[in-house]
Amino acid sequence: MMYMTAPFYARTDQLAYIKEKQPKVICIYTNLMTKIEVVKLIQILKTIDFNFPKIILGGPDVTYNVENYLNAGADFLVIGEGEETTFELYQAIMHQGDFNQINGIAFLENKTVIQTPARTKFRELDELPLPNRAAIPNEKYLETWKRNHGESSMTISTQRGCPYTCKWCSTAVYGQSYRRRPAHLVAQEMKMLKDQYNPDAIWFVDDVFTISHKWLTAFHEEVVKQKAQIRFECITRAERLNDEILRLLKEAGCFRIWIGAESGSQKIIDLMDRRVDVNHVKKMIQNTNALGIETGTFIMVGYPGETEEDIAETIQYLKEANPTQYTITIAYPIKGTSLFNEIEKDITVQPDWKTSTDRQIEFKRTYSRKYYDYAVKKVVNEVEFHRGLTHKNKNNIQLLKLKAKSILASGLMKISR
Ligand code: B12
Ligand code: SF4
Repeated sequence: MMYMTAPFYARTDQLAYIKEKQPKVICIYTNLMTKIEVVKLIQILKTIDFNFPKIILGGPDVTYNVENYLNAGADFLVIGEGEETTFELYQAIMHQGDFNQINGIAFLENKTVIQTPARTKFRELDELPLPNRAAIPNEKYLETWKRNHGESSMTISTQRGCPYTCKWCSTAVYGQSYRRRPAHLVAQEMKMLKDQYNPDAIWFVDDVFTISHKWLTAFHEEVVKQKAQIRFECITRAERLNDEILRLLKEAGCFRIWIGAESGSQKIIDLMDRRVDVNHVKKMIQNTNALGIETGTFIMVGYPGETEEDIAETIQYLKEANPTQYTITIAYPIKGTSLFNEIEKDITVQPDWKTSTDRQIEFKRTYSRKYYDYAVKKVVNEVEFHRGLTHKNKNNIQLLKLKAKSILASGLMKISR
């Protein structure tokens, strides 16, 4: 018997539920952000109160942190795609099978790490059944979205792997492949979600939604044919967009596109091995806006090699591109990425793994860490000031405050270099 509990429950309720059910096996997803809580949870669960269940961890963070997670108390790690591996592992735990025969796992034997050969990735994604959504309390999920973001949302995955090589990006689960579900099955899933759960929106969790224009054309055709249109957002790369693709996306229901910009400086884009022209990214954000589709973009500051001039280019870039929303992250090295390998020798602060995230790893950069905290403030205040001026959606006092904060941030950047 398998039970499902989910992160949108309060911890006390979640633990009470597990205590009541006393499962023999508990499976937990982990990424670099959730790790700290996952490690704490393992300590709580591995006690008499819960009858010492076997803990299986999976997700993108386990691949390159095998020893750490096992030493933190996990019994097994599922490395890479999890469907077949988890099923086989569960059977082996329940029926005293031989763990060495299961590909794609890691565990400790006499305090030594045993890692079995990697599992072959699914070739055809239509071999996979649809996720068993009935096993989770969807109303809670939808409610949590609505409460926190004003509208409810559900996710669909249509693609696995990404053939690009951006240096800071982790390919720990799906590798550098490109596999896609047939378009008609994706449209069917959209239609089913629309009819059964009626979420306000769908989030396609694919790495590069418009990577194949052939697939996207078929997707558009199927969505229209099956009357599966539902508002959705997706992530993609600018050079896989053009005006025709934007039109198809809009007709299929797309209301927001996340277009990775990362930096306004071509020098930094090239250092990241992003393989895209900054001007094209800007143009695609502008064209998407013009078509009435919202835009989101991701920005990084503090990438190795970045200077104050590059940050100034990013500010100018954001002003001109004018995405509906943007997120800014201070660049950090995820284990297993080329960026991590490049800067490993320059790490200056490696905080305790269990209680910190990769975002706290410090390494030698052009300027001090503090400088980048102020640089983020500078970017936000300067860009918001510019928006306020051009869109005339802020009064003079608000504008003045933004400008003052921007000037202050510049000053603090200078003294914390
Ligand atoms: C969409 C997405 C987001 C969206 C989520 C939107 C939404 N509505 O859900 C947003 C933008 C919010 C987001 C945010 C972040 N993300 Co993100 N995100 C993704 C992305 C593209 C898809 C995630 C997904 O749903 N995949 C589909 C599922 C099915 O894949 P999966 O989770 O890997 O699951 C498979 C296996 O891992 C395994 N498995 C998974 N869980 C479990 C559990 C058990 C017990 C077992 C046995 C197996 C198992 O089986 C699954 C099927 O084979 C991934 C990259 C990717 N392609 O997966 C990055 C990714 C997960 N994100 C990443 C990061 C770094 C972040 C942020 C920290 C970014 C930031 N700068 O702040 C935040 C963290 C947010 C948080 N608190 O968790 C990294 C994680 C790296 C790492 N080592 O942990 C990834 C891998 C991107 C990358 N390539 O570097 N993200
Ligand atoms: S950042 Fe996006 S395009 Fe680049 S490798 Fe990662 S998933 Fe692919």
